[in-house]
Amino acid sequence: MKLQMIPMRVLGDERGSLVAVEANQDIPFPIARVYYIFGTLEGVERGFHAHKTLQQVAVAVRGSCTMVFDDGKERVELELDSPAKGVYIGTRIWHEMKNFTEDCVLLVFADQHYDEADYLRKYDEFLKFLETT
Ligand code: T46
Repeated sequence: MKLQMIPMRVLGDERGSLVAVEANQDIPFPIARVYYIFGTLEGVERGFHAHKTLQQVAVAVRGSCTMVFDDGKERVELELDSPAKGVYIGTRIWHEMKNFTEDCVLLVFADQHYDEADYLRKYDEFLKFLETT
């Protein structure tokens, strides 16, 4: 499985750094929702679901975590450890997050509003969805 990395353009000067994220340009979709995950307790693992139609891009703007991607055939792990490094989370990809550092802030851009009906939260349901749609 090939992961699509989304490089964030770091605009820096003597004062420090700034990243601007433009929908349909830096991120390959219109942005409908932004959320961020922080204060994750040691040892906690999150995710464990796939989305039917939602597209997302995730960036660890502070600290780091590991993302696991699973397309039903192969599992790939990626370390998100830089505010300049984003990853595209496509539809129909099971994903998990682990190894959160105490200071990790995981920022996520999504192309749709929150809809629980878009989630496949059971792995066997995910595999069935891949087979039948
Ligand atoms: C994803 C990964 C990367 C809302 O009410 N609105 C929202 O926009 C979101 C994202 C969540 N919620 C509620 C649903 C749950 O009651 O917040 C609670 C925690 O969500 P969840 O258990 O789905 O969190 P994660 O970290 O497992 O997954 C999240 C996103 O939900 C998911 O879409 O792809 O981050």
